[in-house]
Amino acid sequence: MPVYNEPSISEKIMSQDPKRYTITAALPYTNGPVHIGHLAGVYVPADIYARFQRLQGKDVAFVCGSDEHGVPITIKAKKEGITPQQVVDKYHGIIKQSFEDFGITFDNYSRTSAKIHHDTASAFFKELYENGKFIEEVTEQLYDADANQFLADRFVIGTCPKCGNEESYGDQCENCGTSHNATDLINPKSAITGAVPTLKETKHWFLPLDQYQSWLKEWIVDGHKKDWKTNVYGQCKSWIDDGLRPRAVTRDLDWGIPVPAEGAEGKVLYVWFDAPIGYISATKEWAAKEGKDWEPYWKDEDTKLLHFIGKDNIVFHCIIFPSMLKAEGSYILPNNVPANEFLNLEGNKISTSKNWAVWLHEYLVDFPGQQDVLRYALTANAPETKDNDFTWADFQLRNNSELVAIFGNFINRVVVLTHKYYAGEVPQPGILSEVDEQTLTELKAYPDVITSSIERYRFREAQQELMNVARLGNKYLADEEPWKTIKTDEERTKTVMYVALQIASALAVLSEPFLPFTAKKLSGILNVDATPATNLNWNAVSTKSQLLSPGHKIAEVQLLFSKIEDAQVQQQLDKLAASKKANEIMNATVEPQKETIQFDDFTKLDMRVGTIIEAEKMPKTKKLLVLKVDTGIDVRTIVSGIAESFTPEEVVGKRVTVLVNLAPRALRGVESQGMILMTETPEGKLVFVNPDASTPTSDSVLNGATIN
Ligand code: B3M
Ligand code: ZN
Repeated sequence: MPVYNEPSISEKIMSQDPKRYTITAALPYTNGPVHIGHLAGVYVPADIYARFQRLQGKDVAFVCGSDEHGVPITIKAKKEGITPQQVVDKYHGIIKQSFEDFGITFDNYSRTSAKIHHDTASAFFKELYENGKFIEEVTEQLYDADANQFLADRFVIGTCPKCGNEESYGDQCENCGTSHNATDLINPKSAITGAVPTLKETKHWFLPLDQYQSWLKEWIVDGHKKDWKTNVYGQCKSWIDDGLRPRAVTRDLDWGIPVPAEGAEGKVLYVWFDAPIGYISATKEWAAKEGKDWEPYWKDEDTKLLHFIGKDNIVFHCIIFPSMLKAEGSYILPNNVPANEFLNLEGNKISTSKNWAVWLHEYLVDFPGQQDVLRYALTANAPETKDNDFTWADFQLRNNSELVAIFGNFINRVVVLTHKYYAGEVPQPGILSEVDEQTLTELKAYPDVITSSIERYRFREAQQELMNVARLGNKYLADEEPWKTIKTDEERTKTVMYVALQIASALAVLSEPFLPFTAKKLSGILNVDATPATNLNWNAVSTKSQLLSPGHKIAEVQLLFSKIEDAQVQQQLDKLAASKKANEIMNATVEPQKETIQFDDFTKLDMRVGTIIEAEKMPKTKKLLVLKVDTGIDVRTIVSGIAESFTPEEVVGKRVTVLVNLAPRALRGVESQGMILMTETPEGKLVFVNPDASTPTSDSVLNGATIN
């Protein structure tokens, strides 16, 4: 048998690798439980990465915690009639449990209401304050006189100056991702009372981001073009190109960390100032428990700092937090910020308020013990380069035709046959055939292939390669057919089973970052200890000539995966349908009545019955049809915005109601001389106000053609 002693690519990559890894995952807001979007976007990729580095024997600090300040928490407390502290206490527990249940291996899951965090964030601010890194300025801020309170961040809703979204928050627009100041919003409204805010003077501390502009350009635009994901790089570049402005880091709120500055009574740190410092406090808390020094994890250049986040957090992690770290001066900067796009659910945006989500704690009730199936489906479909859709049909397919049919099936055959033929003992192989050699050579290549994908944050690709290992095993068994050779060639069968067992044990190692529960079960079945410290580790798969020695006894068979039935999928779809229904009932709002008009106003309208005699689409538009209408008085041109509901052919010959004395208006260079009256059916379908309809009202009002 060949002996592989050369260092593998993984070993070579590792030799140039940093001394340690500080891996952070976005601190979830503690105003609700976590759902599949969180898991797919942030926590599963971060966990795969952290597990992978640990498997390489690396020194890893993987930290996270609950983000317990900020306006969303206060809003939730107001809604539920409890205190903000009660809100965060409730959800901190639920969130922490969900992460544990799904095998997210944080070294520390802290919370920003912890004393260590208050102290750390406060000291950080103070350091910058005392070194003159802030601008102190009295400015006019939005104020809700009814609520007697300044309106920061999510307390204000208005139109985004960049994209026109009418529901943008004061600090960030969820539609286009732009981060702005509350005073930038057009038509701002208080989220507390709905009142139009006034402006009132107040003093705040600003981080002068403009002063970091050229440094940021050099660091990101020039320095990280190649290694940062295009979605992340693109967002950063556009902010930097747009020009950065000073950003307030304090707020007039009563929930948060008090500002440690003179004349700052009643003010707290902006949540996005304190939250990222939460990564540092979580590291400190962990180090203290472990008897380690936290500082190298944040200050030694030989540490690789990585932030796993969702795309809406890019500006905070790539521009603002690094500027804070730079201002402080003694910290390292992130090496990479592998942000993901968003995961949708069954074609719609995941929404906590609309209950359009798959909640992790509910999933576990419906699919007990099947954490790896969700981890697998989410990684297979991860929104790495664009928004992606989670569907229950895909989830079922991934389980039944990949996990069960490929991975599970291979392991099951190997284990069952080993018991049947050799009473559970790894057989002594004979001389390896060419196919055997080639299969083992292929197997040895996988650790490097998977490593290379993970190191480039391509977790979908990495997981696919893992499944290719199981495919390799399945194909090998199908081609070599030990169940047939057992009758004719016992020696050959032993060799085949020996090779298949090597593949099975490689799977126990390589699957750990992705399918940790399965990897553990598989290690149990094979009776091995697949950890960095043993002979069965990541590098061993590439370098060792054998992973399982002849004579080794494996344990009893267990099923790794089980089929997901149609009824289970239907149950989930029914749940979502119920949410949709509940939303429709809640949102069935009717437009408020417009201002009262006088009869005289009404009689000014000259409405006639007309016939559409020609129709064509207005070039280069989606919505407009250019119509020729015979009104009885004349034939005139009317431009109508109905092209999305009607084709030109459909409307020619239709009798319609026309407002003929509407002032002419040019639309795309065509003068429109009147208006065709339209209305909507209860189902929301656009229809003509039909002069020939037989209901008495429309007859009596409209058949007379004029209402003068
Ligand atoms: N809590 C936003 C979010 O959950 C925020 C992340 C903080 S990371 C320092 O999307
Ligand atoms: Zn916007």
